[in-house]
Amino acid sequence: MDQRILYQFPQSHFAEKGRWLLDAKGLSYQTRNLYPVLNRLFLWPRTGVMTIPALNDNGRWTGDSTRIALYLDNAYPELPALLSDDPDMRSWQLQINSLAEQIGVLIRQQAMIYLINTAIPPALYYQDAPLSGSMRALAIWVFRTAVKKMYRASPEYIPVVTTRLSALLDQAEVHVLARKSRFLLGDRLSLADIALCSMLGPALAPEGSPWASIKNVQVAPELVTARMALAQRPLGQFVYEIYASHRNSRENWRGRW
Ligand SMILES: N[C@@H](CCC(=O)N[C@@H](CS)C(=O)NCC(=O)O)C(=O)O
Repeated sequence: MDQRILYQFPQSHFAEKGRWLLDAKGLSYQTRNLYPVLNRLFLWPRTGVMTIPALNDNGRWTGDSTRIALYLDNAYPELPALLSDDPDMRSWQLQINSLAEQIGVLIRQQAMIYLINTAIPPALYYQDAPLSGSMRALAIWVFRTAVKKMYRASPEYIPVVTTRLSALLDQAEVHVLARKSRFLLGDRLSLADIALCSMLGPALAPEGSPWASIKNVQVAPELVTARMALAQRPLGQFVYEIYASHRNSRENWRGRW
């Protein structure tokens, strides 16, 4: 029997990228959630990568979202390609993917600086987790502690994150403005579009993304201002358009525990 499982954290934008890659290929799969820190123990021996998302495709394991894209094109050449065969185009797609990943890291740091001490991230992560009482409290503590340490989610980083993110968003917008179709490169959805749109998902909360469910929850005014500014520029408009026209999410982001 065909069995494909994507290991993830429900609230993660890298997980969103992994799901979108599978959705764009048109492959069926299940989403399975991992607990923080334990993800490393589980994934490292199987994939050689500690982070989510990771794919188990009928026993073939792949860690890292970009490697998942490469794997899927290789394993399923008959399905819509995520990367072009043309070497130049492919190289540009990978460059935009890499720019998107850098943006994603900063978007996560910025969001977590303002949100990690609020109820929002643990609620998104653990809403369906089979935990109660002291186990839930412990899981939330582990999550908050890991996020603060691993992603440097503390206020002293705000100036550097803001400056770096602004420069990278400008770079991404150059690609958006230079595009010749509704897509970043070529005339169809590619890894480049999926990577950039998913990495900006938490900042923009587009419909069809996990963050749409919390878009009306009150957050720090700094995050609201950042979202409004991004939403109004061509880059933000591009993300909303691609989400609306090409996300086709299976509403499976909450995953199974
Ligand atoms: N390069 C990786 C980055 C993925 C990543 O940063 N995943 C985070 C969640 S957003 C993670 O697994 N963090 C937990 C850890 O490092 O143990 C990819 O593209 O898949």
